[in-house]
Amino acid sequence: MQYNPNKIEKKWQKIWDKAGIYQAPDKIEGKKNFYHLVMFPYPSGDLHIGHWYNFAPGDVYARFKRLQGFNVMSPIGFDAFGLPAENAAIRHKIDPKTWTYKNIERMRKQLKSIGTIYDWSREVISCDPKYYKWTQWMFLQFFKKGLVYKKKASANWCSNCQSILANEQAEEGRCWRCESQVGQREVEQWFFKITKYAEDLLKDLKDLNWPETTKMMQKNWIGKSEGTEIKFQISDSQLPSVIAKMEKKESSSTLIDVFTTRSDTLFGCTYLVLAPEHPIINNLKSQISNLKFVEKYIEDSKKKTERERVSDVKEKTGVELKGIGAINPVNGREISVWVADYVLYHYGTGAIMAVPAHDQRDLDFAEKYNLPVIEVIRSDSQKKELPKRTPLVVSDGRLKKAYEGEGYLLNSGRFDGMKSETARERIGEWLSKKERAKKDVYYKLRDWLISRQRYWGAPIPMVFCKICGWQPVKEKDLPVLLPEIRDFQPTKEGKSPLAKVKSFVGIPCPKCGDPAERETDTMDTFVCSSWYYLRYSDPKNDKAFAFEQKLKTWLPVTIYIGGAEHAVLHLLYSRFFNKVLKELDFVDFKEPFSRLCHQGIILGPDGQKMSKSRGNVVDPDTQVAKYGSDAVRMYLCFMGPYNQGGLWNPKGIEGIVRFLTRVWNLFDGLKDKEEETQNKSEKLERLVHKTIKKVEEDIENLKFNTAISALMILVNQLTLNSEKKSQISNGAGNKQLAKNYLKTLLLLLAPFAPHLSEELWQNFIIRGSKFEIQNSIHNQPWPKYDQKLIKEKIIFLIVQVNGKVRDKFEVEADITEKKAKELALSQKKMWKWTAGREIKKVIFVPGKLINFVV
Ligand code: ANZ
Ligand code: ZN
Repeated sequence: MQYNPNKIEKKWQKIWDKAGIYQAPDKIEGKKNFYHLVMFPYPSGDLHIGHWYNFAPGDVYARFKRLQGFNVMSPIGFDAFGLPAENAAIRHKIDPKTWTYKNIERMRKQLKSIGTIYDWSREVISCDPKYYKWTQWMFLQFFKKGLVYKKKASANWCSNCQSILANEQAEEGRCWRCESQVGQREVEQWFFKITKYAEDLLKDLKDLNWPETTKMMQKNWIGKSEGTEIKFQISDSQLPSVIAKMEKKESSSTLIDVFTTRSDTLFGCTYLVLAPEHPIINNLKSQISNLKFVEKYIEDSKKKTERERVSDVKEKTGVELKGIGAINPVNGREISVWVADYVLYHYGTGAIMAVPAHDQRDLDFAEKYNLPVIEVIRSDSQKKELPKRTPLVVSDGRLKKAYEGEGYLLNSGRFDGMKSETARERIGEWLSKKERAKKDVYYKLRDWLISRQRYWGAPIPMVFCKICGWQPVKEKDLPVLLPEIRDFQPTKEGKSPLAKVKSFVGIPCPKCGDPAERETDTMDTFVCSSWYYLRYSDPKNDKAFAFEQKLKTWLPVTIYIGGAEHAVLHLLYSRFFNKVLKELDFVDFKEPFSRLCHQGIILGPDGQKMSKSRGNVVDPDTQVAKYGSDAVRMYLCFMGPYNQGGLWNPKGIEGIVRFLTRVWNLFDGLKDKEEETQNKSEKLERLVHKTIKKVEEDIENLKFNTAISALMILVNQLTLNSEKKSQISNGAGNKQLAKNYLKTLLLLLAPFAPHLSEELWQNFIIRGSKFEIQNSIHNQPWPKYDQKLIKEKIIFLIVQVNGKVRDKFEVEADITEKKAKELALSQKKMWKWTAGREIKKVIFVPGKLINFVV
């Protein structure tokens, strides 16, 4: 019989499905629960190779855990709300729901072809009202807790289409529909106060078994910054600064607060910069002599996105507030005040003290506008030459690069010569006494903008009443159903298409009963995906998002596998949700995902990123049709380290097919009687046990590729042995192999090639006529290795030169000639005998000696 994956794979998928062997009960006596999770896919309609790369090796791990005796739950679902469905609706006039469910239908089939152990009875679809009812319910809990607010925020706006655009629709600053330039527009938006959890989100990172790079990305995204807030007095620059200094009347309208992490550089501050949005500009209007110019600059900066504003490559621009000055509190020196959009209003205090000598952005700016540069820090190495007091270094183009490191102070009055780290404290303390400074902490993290002016999402359950203001929908009235509509264009004012549906909008106020209006925005799809992993524990519950007991038995997720592109979005939002739900006592764990790992990226055969335009896309369905799903699974595991990925090599998958065929052929022609004659060899026995250990450890560490290499070595050896025996007994197909070895081989292979191993297991190990659940290979225990057998025998290898013993050392008994030679020649003792001489011959007696003839 030939290995024909297409025949056996479909067959087993059906049998397993019918028997429901992968459904995870909440409890199995004597087994520990193991929650294995892969990121649920967006139903785009086509499962691509990247999905496969997440799911197939992921499934290898899940199956391995199952064989190890865990009660594994490996659920799957669909992240089904989102823009593509709506775009398809606008373009092809299909309703988003129909489009989505058709895609789900197709993707279910594709997913099933992988041969995973997904428990389909737990499937979750985020656009199902039974699911989004609870998304809305979560919104209401957050609202009650004071974690939801509405405020104006800028959104992408295409003035040609008169429409708000999602970020994806405004890529590279152009509208996806009409290609015109996208601007920014202020719109009322809903926010979740994720910033309230900034410290917890940061602090709890350290206990997570996550890739360090991802933790680092979250850390940087949260961006905690400990520094000092320093108050600068505004002066009227018409007056000499001495007089301004003497003037004692200070009020908040004449003070500018700056946030700095480098108060040690304060003596080097030569101007202040305000963000264009800074409110003090308005207060100072009457004193600004070039107001028109300033206002024009502020207007222009509104058109830029934040990314453009802080971009390193773009030249920094700004305008001076003429007529305004500020006093440096450390030395009373008067400095100029500028407005520049490289300073962001939403970070720190929205104003900075510029120190061009020690901050590159400030230096670029200072050079462009010819502002003074004063050097106040020098690195340790130059400490000795540090002059006691140097004249001001005014920019004359000498300083090309800002020195941003630590060092010793100069040009800093009584702080001269002090270490910068110490000076940072001292200057802060000194100014604090004068109430001119205080320590402060800022986070880069912003509140999460969750409203979308879109149709295909969970409606935000809020109602606006002219009398009572914003009111939450009552919990008993959930879900707020998404009405079925035909016209998916946003309104001219940039509102969601739902705003055009009168029957949806009009509703009595939940508080006073007067006519009121529903919110027509829907929620960001990241809200839906922030809690789906909780729902899998109790997917059909209509009384709660999940019962406490169910949550307790399954969560937190034991291992979560998915793409690194979610490092700061989904993975941060989910942690935030978890923290809020913990505070509300709905869950009893701090973090949702105990262990996390990311699969790498698969490149096309040409080593380039796969894309339709390049024509290098590998379609998994075609590969499965050609080679079978076991081969595709296994090749994906073999192509490279899992967290790095690799390129799809068409020759590579053929190699895997050959390997699987060899496994198949080991069993082919295996005869009943002979196969029972146990035929053990010590060497083979040791190899089997070594392989168990290796495969077990490698899968546990998600090193699938090296686990497969070990399996290949084992299969080679088994094949050799079976050939030898069949020669001796001189009959074709007369094979003798210890049944135990073959059993072990199949079990080790089962996570990778579940179909082939089940087929062989049933045919040659069970030999039953009917499939019984308890006899499935996937319900067997993982093989155990014998520690004693694995230990290598150690021998003394004798090293001779021209037949004379020259050296002797300990090596493993089965050392190869190549290794022995290398090792012997690298010994210092040996150089005397071999250096400069030609080795004519090497005689190697395995396990005994090596002799060099020179
Ligand atoms: C003076 C200074 C001197 C600074 C120096 C740096 C180096 P992190 O660590 O990222 O928090 N800054 C403060 N608020 C800002 C804003 N709204 N927009 C743009 N930049 C802002 O960085 C804090 C530093 O970033 C602050 O310290 C400030 O520049 C700048 F040699 O103040 B520094
Ligand atoms: Zn009302």
